[in-house]
Amino acid sequence: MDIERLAGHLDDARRHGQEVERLTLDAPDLDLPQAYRVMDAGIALRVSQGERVIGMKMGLTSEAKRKQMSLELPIYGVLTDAMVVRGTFHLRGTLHPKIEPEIAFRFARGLQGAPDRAGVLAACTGVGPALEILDSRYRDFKYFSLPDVVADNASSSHVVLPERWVEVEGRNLAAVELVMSVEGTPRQRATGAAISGDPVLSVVQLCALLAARGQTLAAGSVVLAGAATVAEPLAAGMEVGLTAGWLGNLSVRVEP
Ligand code: OOG
Ligand code: MG
Repeated sequence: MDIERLAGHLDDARRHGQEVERLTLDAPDLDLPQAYRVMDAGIALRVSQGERVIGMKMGLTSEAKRKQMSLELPIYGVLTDAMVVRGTFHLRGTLHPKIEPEIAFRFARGLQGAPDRAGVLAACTGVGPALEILDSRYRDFKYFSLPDVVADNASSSHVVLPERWVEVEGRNLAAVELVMSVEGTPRQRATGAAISGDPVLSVVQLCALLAARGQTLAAGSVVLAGAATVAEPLAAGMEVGLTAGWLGNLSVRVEP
């Protein structure tokens, strides 16, 4: 399997805003471990272009998302500084962006091995609401396989991170109510429990996935726990808001 060539193909598609056929059409043998290597090679390309890795995201950690994408297993992806959006998101250069409600974690120290729930909570230095903007490099954004989506960095495109990080100690993230609105009208609603039963468990699972690949979560990382609900398509002129109880609020304006 030519890992570098596949990574370069997807990176070209991303940089030129041009959709491509899913990799498994041409490389039907691409398996999940190889797909993660394509992801790593794609991130190495972005780093060589001047980007910096700032953290990780879990994906497909809610039943709603697994159903929406017809895929069965949680996966992870890598976040870079170039993905961070503040206030306004410009659609130019995107293909078929969608937005979804998330909970973000921050870790001042790194996490090694496979910590349990208590280990993750002890290392966590803040939580907050986040909006993830997905954009697949694949035609029509649907009907792809797990290796396809993993190779494409789990459809990562952009992310609106918390404006304020809140102390998580003694609080229950599973009970937080997340409401994602467009122009103030609620469109998607779920509690934190929709995310892996408890968003903290998404981070536990991320660490296990990383450990299985001989990797660790770097000091200073942010982590998205995975969307609580299905994603909504983005269009110019939209104002998307997220309310998340004691975690706080967030919004982003979408422009052409
Ligand atoms: C894969 C990425 C899933 C999430 O939060 O579940 C994801 C996709 O939906 O294309 O980011
Ligand atoms: Mg997501």
